[in-house]
Amino acid sequence: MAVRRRGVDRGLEDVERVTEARINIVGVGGCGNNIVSAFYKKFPKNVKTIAVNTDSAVLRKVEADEKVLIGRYTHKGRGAQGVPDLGREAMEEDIEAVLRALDERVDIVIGIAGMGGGTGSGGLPVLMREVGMRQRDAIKISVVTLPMREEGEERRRNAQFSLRETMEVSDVTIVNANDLAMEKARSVDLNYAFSLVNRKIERGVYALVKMQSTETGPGYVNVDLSNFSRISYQSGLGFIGVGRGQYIFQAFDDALQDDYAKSDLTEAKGAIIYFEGKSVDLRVDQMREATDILSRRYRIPTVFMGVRPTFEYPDVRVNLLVTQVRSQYVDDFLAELGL
Ligand SMILES: Nc1nc2c(ncn2[C@@H]2O[C@H](COP(=O)(O)OP(=O)(O)OP(=O)(O)O)[C@@H](O)[C@H]2O)c(=O)[nH]1
Ligand SMILES: [Mg+2]
Repeated sequence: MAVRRRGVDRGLEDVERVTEARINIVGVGGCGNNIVSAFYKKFPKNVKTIAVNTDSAVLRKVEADEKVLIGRYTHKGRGAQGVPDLGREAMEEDIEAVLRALDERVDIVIGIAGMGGGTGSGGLPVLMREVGMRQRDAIKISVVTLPMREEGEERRRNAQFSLRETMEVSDVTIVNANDLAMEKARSVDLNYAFSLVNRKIERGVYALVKMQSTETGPGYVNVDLSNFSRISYQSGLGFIGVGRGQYIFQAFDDALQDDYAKSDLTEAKGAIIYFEGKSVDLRVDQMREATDILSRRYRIPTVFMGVRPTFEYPDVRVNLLVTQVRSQYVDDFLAELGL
């Protein structure tokens, strides 16, 4: 009997090891490094954060599980000076060191970068392409920002080229236009708009990680990695929104507004809606209705639902991931390339 029970336990351990998603979050360049720093030590052990930069001074100040300086020989730690070709060269030069910093078998790679400069714009597409070749089963999510018009034509054009390349080598690309943050906040303060976008990306990445969490408890409904992979694989533009409110509908509406790409979710490929809050607030009829809105009103064929009862928040949270969405804003941005 004792022997058999040990056998069963061993089996279970194996299953747990397999189902716990390994997630690596890689910030490339100044913007990516800023955002990754905010995550340091806030994630469970299945998540690893990695900061990659050509700029040794920036990298020194960043907080991450691992840091990788790229382009040491070509740029001597002085950055890519706003030139994507230099960023690309630097990433190619040190790609082995970056890939070594990733987990040996990773399920989800989330790459974060600001488009428009040198390191992030040149480096992110190279990284995602290499991850795709070395770790074929990994889902690749790129989360990027677009520069403000005020930053000038050159940055805008760099960003257009890089966004197009990034989308080609990623399963899902989530776009956040710094311009739209400025517009929404009716602010003229560049740094304030940047920080709004950073917070939005942080919330979104936390949501992605939570959706994959294998932590279980009474009433939990998890969304497993296979559900996630199914809606994410080669899915173009994505949307992540996190909303809060006193009731599920308020939180749901708030999540839909949490967008800096003017996304259109109609007829998207798939969605995950993940509810959090006190059990008394997580009413099944309301959760079902919100899920129905995604399938019926937005005509999204595959919708997965997750629930996590928690006393962590005073209100209800709705975390939403939608894949293969459309965005006229992004289409117009890329059309300026005239290709
Ligand atoms: N939202 C947001 N956008 C940022 C932030 N920092 C930079 N950006 C945007 O990202 C673009 C690229 O900037 P960086 O990430 O600093 O550039 P880099 O990739 O380090 O490139 P080089 O410094 O030229 O090698 C900028 O043009 C800004 O539009 C940030 O903290 N938040
Ligand atoms: Mg930089």
